[in-house]
Amino acid sequence: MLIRKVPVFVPASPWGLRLPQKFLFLLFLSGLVTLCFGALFLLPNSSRLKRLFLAPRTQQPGPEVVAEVAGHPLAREQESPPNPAPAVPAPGEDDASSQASTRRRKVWLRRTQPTGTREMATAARSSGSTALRPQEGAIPFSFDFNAFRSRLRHPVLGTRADESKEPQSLVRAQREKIKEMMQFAWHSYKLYAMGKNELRPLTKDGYEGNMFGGLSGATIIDSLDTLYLMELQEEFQEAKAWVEENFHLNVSGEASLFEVNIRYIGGLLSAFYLTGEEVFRVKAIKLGEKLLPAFNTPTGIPKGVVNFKSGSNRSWGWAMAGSSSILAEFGSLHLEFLHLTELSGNQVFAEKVRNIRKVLRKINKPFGLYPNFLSPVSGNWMQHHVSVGGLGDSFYEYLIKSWLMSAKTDVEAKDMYYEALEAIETYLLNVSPGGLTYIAEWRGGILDHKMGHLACFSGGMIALGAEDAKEEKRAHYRELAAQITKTCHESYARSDTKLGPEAFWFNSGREAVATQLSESYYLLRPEVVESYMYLWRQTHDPIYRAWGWEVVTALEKYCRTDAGFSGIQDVYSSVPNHDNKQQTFFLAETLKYLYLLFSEDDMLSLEDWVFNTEAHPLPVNHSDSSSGAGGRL
Ligand code: DMJ
Repeated sequence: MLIRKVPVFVPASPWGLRLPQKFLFLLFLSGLVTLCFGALFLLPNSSRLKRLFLAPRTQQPGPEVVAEVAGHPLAREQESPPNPAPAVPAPGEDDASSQASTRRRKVWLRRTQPTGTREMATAARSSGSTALRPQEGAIPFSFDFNAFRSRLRHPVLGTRADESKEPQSLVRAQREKIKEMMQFAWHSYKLYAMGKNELRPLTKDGYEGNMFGGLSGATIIDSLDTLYLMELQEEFQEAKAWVEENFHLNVSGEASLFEVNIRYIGGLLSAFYLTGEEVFRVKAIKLGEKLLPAFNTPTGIPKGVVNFKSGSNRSWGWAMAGSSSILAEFGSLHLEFLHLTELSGNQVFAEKVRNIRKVLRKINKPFGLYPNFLSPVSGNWMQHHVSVGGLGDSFYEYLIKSWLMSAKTDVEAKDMYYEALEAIETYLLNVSPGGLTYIAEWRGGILDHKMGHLACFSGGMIALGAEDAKEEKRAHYRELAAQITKTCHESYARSDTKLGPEAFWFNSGREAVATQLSESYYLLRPEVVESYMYLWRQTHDPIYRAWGWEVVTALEKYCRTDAGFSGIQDVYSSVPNHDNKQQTFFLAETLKYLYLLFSEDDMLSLEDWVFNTEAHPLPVNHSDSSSGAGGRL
């Protein structure tokens, strides 16, 4: 037997090799491994293998990762973007070009320092933390921040005429109170939930939710511009530092295209336009790229959910059994996506939303109305439910704001807005027996005589749009805006807490009240104070500040807890039952609109800014002959 031939001092290997043979074999094997590893460096940078083995583990998603998502098989169904953004060099990939880009970045940072003496930009500058970390890369496109700022008609934070006139005025004290509420909301979040998406004030912990695909810090990003506006400098620096150090985009969950767009992209864009800090621009653009796979559908109408890992997309299960995209969702991308193109030079973002506009322009509208459900596959309406509240709301808002943001050059958006408003007036608008004007919901010709809290933004929208309507309609729209806002105020005034319910009805003698407990909750929503703010700016009728102050008082009484603000489950009960959630939009919108209501009109002047649907200010595209930069939005 073979075993007997093996000398006792040379143990047999399992493969029957002698020691010298084994040594030679191992030598050969290690040579092979070294060779293979070395060969990885010769592969092109785009190679998956190279990324897999050589990418540093802590690296944030660079352009390669984004490209992988965008290059998912579904993406290839789409034509390639007409003017794709130039590739961003991977960190350390090309020394010469990365040195050049560092130089460019330094020059850019010098050029883009915000102007103005009274603004928090001073603090941002002195913090010395504007530089991007190497792994964040840069977007090789320079945006002339100084030129942009010089085109604004007003200082960003206004001139504060009221302060110089009446330093101790009531309005100043009211504004300070709202600032204190913001500080309290922020500090509570920071204490118990820093980095999580939302604060749960009763359990004193954080909550991630399932809308953001694994992204964190929604409250931080939604708060940046409010902190800036209120000159909460220390808190703004805390928020910015978190974005720089901890806001990672290499996440792999399923995200709502709409929510990520309005909260994260909107928040980052505003933070950039207010401060000129490069980190906000870069992260907005990179996150925008991660959303692009949502548009890979036969019509280019995006689906509601995008998978950050696989790059697949799907519609919400509840949207006509997963067959439909939602009007308010795919119709509320226009403002942010045009700014992504403006700041990146990448036309793909603008192309996506222009295509949505094209589809909506062409499609037949029943009675001129826009139903809420559309198939992204066939491009047909899937159900004739029309609403200016949930599912429809911000689509209408983005039409009039696209017109305003384009410095009144996007005539198509303007026409679509006024045509839609006419149809809404004709088929949905009603006056109750008690004289309250409201916008009902339409189901294939049958009306639900109810208004959602969400629909209460429409008072502000109609006021905002009144000035550009045909001459003979202007006064009418101003009055309509005032009447709708009054109705929404009634929904607050008729509750025990003086906060409004989620939905209220006009039926059987009961007006502007919820009819069941399941519609009686208040989530810290902003829409009613949003309308007060626009109506105040339009009319300066003191009633709007009085109504705004009623909300402040009620929030303090019923929603303030030991550890932040919370929604309540029943506005008709004066013993509050808290829902344990401090919504991100409370800091982004409710407190911001309240603060603006008690500020001068030139703080974030409506001549210079439009607010996205999460109240993040985006600049109007003022172009002038000297800049040559305008006209793209
Ligand atoms: C916000 O996230 C936005 O205003 C959105 O358009 C609708 N709902 C919430 C606030 O209620």
